[in-house]
Amino acid sequence: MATATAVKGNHIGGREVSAPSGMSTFTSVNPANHADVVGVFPRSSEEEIAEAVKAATKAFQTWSTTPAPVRGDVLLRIAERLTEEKESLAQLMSREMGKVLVEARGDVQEAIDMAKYMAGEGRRALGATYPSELRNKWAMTVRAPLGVVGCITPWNFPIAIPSWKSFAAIMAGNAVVLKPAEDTPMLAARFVEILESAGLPPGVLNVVHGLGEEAGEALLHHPDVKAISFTGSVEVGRHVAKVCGEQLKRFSLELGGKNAIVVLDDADLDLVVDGAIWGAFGTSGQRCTATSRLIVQRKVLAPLLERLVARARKLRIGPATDPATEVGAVINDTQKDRILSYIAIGKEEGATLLTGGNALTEGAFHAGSFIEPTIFSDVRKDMRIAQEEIFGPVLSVIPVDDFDEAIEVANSTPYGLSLSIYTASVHATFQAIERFDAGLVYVNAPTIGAEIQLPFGGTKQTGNGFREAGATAFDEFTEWKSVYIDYSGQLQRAQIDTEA
Ligand code: UN1
Repeated sequence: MATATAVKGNHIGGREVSAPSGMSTFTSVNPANHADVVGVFPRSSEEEIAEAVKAATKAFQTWSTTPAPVRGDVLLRIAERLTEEKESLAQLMSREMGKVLVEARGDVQEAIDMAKYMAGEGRRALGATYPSELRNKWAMTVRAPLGVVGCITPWNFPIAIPSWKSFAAIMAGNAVVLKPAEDTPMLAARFVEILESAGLPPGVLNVVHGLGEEAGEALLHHPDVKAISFTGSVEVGRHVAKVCGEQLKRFSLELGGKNAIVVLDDADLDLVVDGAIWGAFGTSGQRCTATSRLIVQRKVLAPLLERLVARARKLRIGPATDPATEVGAVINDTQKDRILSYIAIGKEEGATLLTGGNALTEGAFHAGSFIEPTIFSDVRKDMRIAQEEIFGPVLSVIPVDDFDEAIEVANSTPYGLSLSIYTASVHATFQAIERFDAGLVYVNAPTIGAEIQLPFGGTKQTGNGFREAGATAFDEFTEWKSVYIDYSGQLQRAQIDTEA
């Protein structure tokens, strides 16, 4: 893996546009070693966004009228190209984002899966036919693309999430302006290059780098951007909602989570330990689906905690580029400090710190942002560490007396992304599926690991009702057209000329 610093421009209308001299820039660095600068990128604002929207508007004319199966063929070639680049992207991801290699490969695989799925959508019916109440009249629906859509994506799934959004959008015939997270711009730069090398026409996907408050803001406000698809924090989500609401612009939000595993006293504890460790500390806890609460029936609490703590202490922390590493760095020092402040809050609130709780700063760790896998017990459901999204390797264990209390605690946060139950009981399983207030429900598996063919998203403050992935993703990026065809040769009035 080359460690040279690359200077990159935006990618607009099929080519990389170098930033004019004097333009402000920002850098992307390796979270495990801040001295390793991955790239220098333009700090874009209104002007660059306007240029990208213009290129997208032009590309939309041709792309939207290209037959859907032909658009699907492009997505299939994208799947092939991403497969060829899987290892190089995974290596770059572990360097730029800090995700361990095994997981980085999974992140790219999620994009490959999505490209294959969307390729197939090109040949599936996108609408339905309906009976008309009148003779010699036919009714059907078709989906129409919106035009230029804006996608604002986070750093934690730097290839997968841009693919969820952009593949659905372009399959539906839209053109896209993507503003990727400022922590992972190089991956977005590679992403668009690979897509175009697979035959995606110029201007169908444009990438504009910059900060949320500058480039992101300009994208939100641009009058020719018909919809915004945003994944990020609740705070920014509210802002997106305000700006888009004011303009009556469509917006879809994927925001936080405060996901939980419920452990009943008949659960297989070996399975629970494996699931909780993977769910809480995979991706260093930086998934919106991460398991951040473990709600445990008291009878199994002591043996479970003993095993969990032993396993957490054994996890190997280090740079993601080292294949032996199990828990990589967190994305940057701002996040590190935020996670540490939550650990301090947990202590103040009276939770018991069982393991972890510190940043790692000795030796090589000094160069990056590392935090130990941390487990709190004796957590009460109303504590801040049980309510607020931490986005780091911190697990809060909440003891409960029975099933009903477990469900009530699971549902007691402002979020509703992912909830899980470990039990051997069929009755409890189906009760939980029914009563969990969440968009994703898992049984005997942790809260992470959604597959792309199913809808992805959550209830309450996790979003605004849209779902990404699967065929439901088209709801974000299309308008329905209801079409009536009267071949009776006379005026037939609906609701009036119907037969008794
Ligand atoms: C996210 O954290 O924003 O279900 C997405 C999962 C992954 C996607 C997570 N497939 O954990």
